[in-house]
Amino acid sequence: MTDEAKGRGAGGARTSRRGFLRTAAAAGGAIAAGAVAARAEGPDPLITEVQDWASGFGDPVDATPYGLPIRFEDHVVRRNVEWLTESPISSINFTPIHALEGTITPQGCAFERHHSGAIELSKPDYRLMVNGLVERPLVFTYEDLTRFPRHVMTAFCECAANGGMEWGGAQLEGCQFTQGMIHNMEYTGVWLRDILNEAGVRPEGKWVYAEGADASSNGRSMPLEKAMDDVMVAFFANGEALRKEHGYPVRLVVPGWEGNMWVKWLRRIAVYDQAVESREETSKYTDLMADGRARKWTWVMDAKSVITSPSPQAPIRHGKGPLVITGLAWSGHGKIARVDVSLDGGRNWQTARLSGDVKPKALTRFHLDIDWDGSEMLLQSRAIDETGYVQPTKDQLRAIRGLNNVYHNNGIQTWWVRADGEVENVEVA
Ligand SMILES: Nc1nc2c(c(=O)[nH]1)N[C@H]1C(S)=C(S)[C@@H](COP(=O)(O)O)O[C@H]1N2
Ligand SMILES: [Mo]
Repeated sequence: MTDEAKGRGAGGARTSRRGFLRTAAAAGGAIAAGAVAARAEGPDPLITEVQDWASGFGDPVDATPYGLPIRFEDHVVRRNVEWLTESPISSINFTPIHALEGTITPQGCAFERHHSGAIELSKPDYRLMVNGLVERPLVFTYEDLTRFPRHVMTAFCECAANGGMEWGGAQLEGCQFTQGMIHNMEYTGVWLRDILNEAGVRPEGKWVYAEGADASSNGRSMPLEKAMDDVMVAFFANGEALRKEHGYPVRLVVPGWEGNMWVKWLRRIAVYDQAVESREETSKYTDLMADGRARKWTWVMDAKSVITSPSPQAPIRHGKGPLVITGLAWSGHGKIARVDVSLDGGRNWQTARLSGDVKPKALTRFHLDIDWDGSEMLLQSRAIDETGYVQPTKDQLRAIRGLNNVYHNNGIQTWWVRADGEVENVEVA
């Protein structure tokens, strides 16, 4: 039994509605092509009998001053893969993308990546120092920062290691684990360029180094052009204060660039004439090539997509007929232009619908509605961004990058959908 099925059973309904629909459909053969509703043969107690929830009162207002998802959804949580890292203090967990819809990731289940744990830093204790090659070294309190003009921007944050376990072949069962080092939030904050202009960047200043207040400091260098372009010093995510684990009270948002650069608990911005070459941009977050040399400064996250449902944690339970295929696509270079879906492992492709607003450097939701004949499928999706870049196959990536690499695996994911609706992570050669 899946977690989802367990959750539903705990609801206390007097009969299993799903089981009932299945029986009714089998008895009456009631599912016509294109129709999803089953016609009941007999009386449905969920309709004909007065249910508990209609015989008394529900919770009063204020029962939960800050609400959590209803208990039937308590399987929709971030998950860790314990063997991946030595300690959960310097580790990562995964967004349950198989169970989410739309594009915005709730903070409460957005993946976390900490190098030395998530720290508790209050607004009164918060300071941001700006120094290095600037006319006026400055220190800002939290309140000072809130007085710069404020902006709103949606952006995806993807760890460069997303999919890193899949370089050698299909590894983990579920898109939560293979592609879940990603979240997409609507941020409110101030432009880094406004802060830098307040301090005054000296002409020799070419690089901006950002570091966090946690023990790891997670320092990263970026060219001045990026810092002056679309980088945000953010306080709010999805309309509320950043959660502790995402950098409360202030984090850097670096649209389209690898998650490691999105410094949390931001404490210092320094301007230099060259890159710092810190640990996070030398021994980590560089890409070891087949010949033993490492690519560095691979900041941008290339276009990628994944089918979130059906997928190993979201098998098909309803049998053949109408099937909604859905997934996410994104590109660090701008907007998603098109997403193609293949049902046969990449031989034939059809174009999916892009649902909702398509925003640059943000997650885009796609849907494809098919009439599933109940036979096996090798599901794939392929993202194409506005620069014309086409998401590569894993083999195309390996041919160029070899197998030593961990980061920047944006290869096409394949899900093998079996006739019984179960789904497995596979690769097609
Ligand atoms: N200060 C600080 N910032 C940090 C990190 C960290 O450990 N400390 N981890 C980085 C990494 S590797 C990633 S992928 C993102 C993850 O952001 P999240 O925890 O909000 O998902 O934060 C980045 N910023
Ligand atoms: Mo990361």
